[in-house]
Amino acid sequence: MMEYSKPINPKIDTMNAFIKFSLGAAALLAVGIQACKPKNTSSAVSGDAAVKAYVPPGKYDEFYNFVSGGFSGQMSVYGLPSGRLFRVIPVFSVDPEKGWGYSEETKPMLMTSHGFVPWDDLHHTELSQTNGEIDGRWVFGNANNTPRVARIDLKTFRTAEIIELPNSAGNHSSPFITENTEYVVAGTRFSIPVDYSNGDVPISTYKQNFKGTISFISVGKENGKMDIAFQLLLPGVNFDLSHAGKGPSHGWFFFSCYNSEQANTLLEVNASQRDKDFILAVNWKKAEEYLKAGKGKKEKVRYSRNTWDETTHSGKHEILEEVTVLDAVALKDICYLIPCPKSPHGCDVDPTGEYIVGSGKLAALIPVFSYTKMQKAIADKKFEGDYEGIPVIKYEEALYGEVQKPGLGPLHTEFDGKGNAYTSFFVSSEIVKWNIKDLKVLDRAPTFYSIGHLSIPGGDSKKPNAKYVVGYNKITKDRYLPTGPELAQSAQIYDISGDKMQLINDFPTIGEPHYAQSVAADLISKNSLKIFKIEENHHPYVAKGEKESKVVRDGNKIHVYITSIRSHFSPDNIEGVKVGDEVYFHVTNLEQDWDVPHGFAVKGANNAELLIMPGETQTLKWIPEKTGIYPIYCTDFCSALHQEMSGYVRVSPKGSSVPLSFSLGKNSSDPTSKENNSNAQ
Ligand code: K7E
Ligand code: CUA
Repeated sequence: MMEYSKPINPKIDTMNAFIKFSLGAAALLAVGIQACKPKNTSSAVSGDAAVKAYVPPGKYDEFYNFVSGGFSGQMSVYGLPSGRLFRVIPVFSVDPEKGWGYSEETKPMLMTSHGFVPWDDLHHTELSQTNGEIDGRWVFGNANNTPRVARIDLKTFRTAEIIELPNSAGNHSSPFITENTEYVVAGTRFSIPVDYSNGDVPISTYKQNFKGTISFISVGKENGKMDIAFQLLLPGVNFDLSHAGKGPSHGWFFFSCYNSEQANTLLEVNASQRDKDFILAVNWKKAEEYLKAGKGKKEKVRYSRNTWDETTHSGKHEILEEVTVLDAVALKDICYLIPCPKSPHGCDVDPTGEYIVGSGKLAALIPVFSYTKMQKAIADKKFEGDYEGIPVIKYEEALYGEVQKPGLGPLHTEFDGKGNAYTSFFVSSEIVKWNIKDLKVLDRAPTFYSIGHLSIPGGDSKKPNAKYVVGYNKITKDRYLPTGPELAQSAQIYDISGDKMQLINDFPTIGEPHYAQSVAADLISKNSLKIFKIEENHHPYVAKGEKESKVVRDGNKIHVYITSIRSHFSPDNIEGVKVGDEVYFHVTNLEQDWDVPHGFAVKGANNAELLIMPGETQTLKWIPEKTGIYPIYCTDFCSALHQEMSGYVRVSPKGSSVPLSFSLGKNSSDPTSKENNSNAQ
């Protein structure tokens, strides 16, 4: 009997949770923000539903799904509706499988103003857009811990650029984009003393010294290159999530913020005191005007920008030292606040650009704000006062309406482009579909369990492709075979082509998924690169053929220009390396066929493998510490004779007189090469 598959019948029912909930934040916090589990977990999928998710072997999926890896720091790529995992793209964390952060070329990509940072926490993915529609060029990701934004090139599925954010800490409200990818924004989660002030202050001086910033990163139209165009300096609160206006509201950006109490300890209680926190509405066109008029202050800071060059196959790390800061309190009309109930989290704008949906984690309703009403309230000065110098619009004056009793713990909302919204509910573990116009709940579907984000293909753009909604769940207790104390997180796919949501598939995910986005497959697949052309390889240590392979000593550094082709390395015998030498294996993969990488590894190297794509050069650094013979081999099963794809390096003691030599195809039994060091230099 498969006992594991029996669901643990969930005990906490919704009513019970609701009572605790209505006792207020403190009571809720006392029990912890626990999910109530829906019933009937095992019978959730019927036969015809499974067929909808079945993509037969050899057939392609309809969508690429780019899923944040949370604490894995990476991004994974799945097919929808099959849930098949295609790839994990290394972004902010080292990945020994791909040599990311281990090869000499990729190390600069993980450099920051704090030095080499091998890990981060990626929460949100955002696909680039043109005219408010996903254009399939890039996908962005945020680093929460050491604030950075990455741009991944969807031709190669590789991280092409990473920019660090000064004056920030906990880059959570990021990387959300404007409708033509003019800007990627990044709002700081933690307020801190800005980098250009004295940061050595008592934590208890939060109110005086801690500031919030929002970075507007411009994105090069053609090449995608990121620059911090300006930062807004704001009162010390926590920015959580954001979305750009679109259509009529293009030119505005909306950010949820919490901790308007400005607490610096026990935030779970102290930052939940006020009945309402805020949504910050930012008129970034106005900010641009101030910038043009020279109202920005250039401040001295330090942050890194790392870019990947596809022709040298190398990353470049640079430190930038200046950023322009606009004081969003002193400079009027950039920022307005809209009260939003109970610790706002998600902040989502519908496809028409008129409706802004706030989701209070502790709220029992969903407020929907109207862009038109907000504009009128600003024009008519319908303010209830100000918060730290920023005008606060009266709640009712910006409010379109409230969705009543939608569920517990609303987090995030996506849209189907047909006038409906889908909101995830962490506490009541469900997705709720509601109509934007009349704010009526239309359908609800349980998730298993404790959904965080949810995603509809194009669901935050002007043109959703509303075939599926995918929920990303925090808890999978009893859903899969147990794997010790740590269980997988999961994604669940619902067909939303009809009136009712229908669960059709679920699959475990890599790391902890937060936001994810999907795009029609052909938009990406038609541009997918197959090989790097060897003639366009401008790596300084490339060998464009076996004839160019060689080993060169430069002091205690040894550069090995080594090539790989099915099924050998050239050279594959190297002697004259000495203990303590710095050996750089520059491996050029000479293949010019799709899907023929070669790997490279050395016994005892305090390093990972390399995985080198056709036409590419990558470098492994190795400092041998003991004399002896060290095998090298290809780690990627590349041909029937892959196992033969190997070689030897002889390491002699320091000060030894063994000359440096290298060879290929000269056997010890070969009478023509008695010395076996004919290539000695
Ligand atoms: Cu709701 Cu970090 Cu976007 Cu996770 S966040 S769920
Ligand atoms: Cu090359 Cu295995």
